[in-house]
Amino acid sequence: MRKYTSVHDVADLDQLVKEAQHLKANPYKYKTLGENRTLGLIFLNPSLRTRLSTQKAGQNLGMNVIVMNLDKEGWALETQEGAVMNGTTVEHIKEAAAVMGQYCDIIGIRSFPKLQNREEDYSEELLNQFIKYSQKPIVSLESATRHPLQSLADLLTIKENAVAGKRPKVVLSWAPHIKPIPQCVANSFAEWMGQADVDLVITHPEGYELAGEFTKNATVTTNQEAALQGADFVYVKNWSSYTEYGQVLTDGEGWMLTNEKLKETNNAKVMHCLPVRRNVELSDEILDGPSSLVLEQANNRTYAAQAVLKRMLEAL
Ligand code: AN0
Ligand code: CP
Repeated sequence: MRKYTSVHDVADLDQLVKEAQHLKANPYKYKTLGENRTLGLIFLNPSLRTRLSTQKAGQNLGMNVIVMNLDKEGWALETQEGAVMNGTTVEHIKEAAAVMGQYCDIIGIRSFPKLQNREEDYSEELLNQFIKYSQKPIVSLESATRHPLQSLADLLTIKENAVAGKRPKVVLSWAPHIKPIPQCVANSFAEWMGQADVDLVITHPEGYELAGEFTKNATVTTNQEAALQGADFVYVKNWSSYTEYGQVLTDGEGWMLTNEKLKETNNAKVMHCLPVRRNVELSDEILDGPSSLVLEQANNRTYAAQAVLKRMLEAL
């Protein structure tokens, strides 16, 4: 594998999930695979889970891991082709990515959307420039439109918790938030579930429709109560509007999941990628109760990353 930016980079989804399961049971089995190989993790935004789990995944495979907060510790990056750099940017991505490519065998990069210009964000310019100029295998640690390591961990978590022999009903349920949040996690989750052996229903208030390319295999409704009927998994997530790009259109009153609402479901397990704003996006009673899978999801991030890094190391 040379590139891990979306589900489309995965030729055999089932196999990759199985690989992650195998690594969870045998985390140190391949600890010489990454010997003398360097993993560079580049962050342009904050992170707790992605940073630590991917670092740990690399270390479990015997890699040297270097981490940089490029937004705070690097030179201000220029991405525009042909720019006359007489302003605030100090270094062009052409040199920055090429130099990092010389130091690393595999590079992970996190870069959120700016949520100002939809076309610009959805063109994935920064990620694509990194792929082009670093000339090294690239793992997305959440880009402008997707979060594929999260989605792989989510699929693994669903697989581990699903009742054998039953195709699970999975509901992606929009939740309130106080700030504009990227669509990445929701896009990516919908895209992955669309390829998995599940029935996916997406529910959100009017105006929060995701881009059609991600929701091809989903049923979409603005009726949360109807969506929750018989659900086996409820994936809770806020996102800002795609149609009125980057806007918060409602305070989302009544959309927060509670135990009362869970009564409609098939004793559903509740998921969230974290970080979560308690009692805004998701209630204490759910997060602290028996239906929550949020910590297991976070735990599975290590093995999702390890499965992807293993494949990349094998292809070097
Ligand atoms: C980010 C998002 O939803 O894209 C990162 C989640 C992993 N969340 C926030 O900005 C709160
Ligand atoms: N879920 C997730 O990606 O968390 P971080 O932003 O803390 O990495």
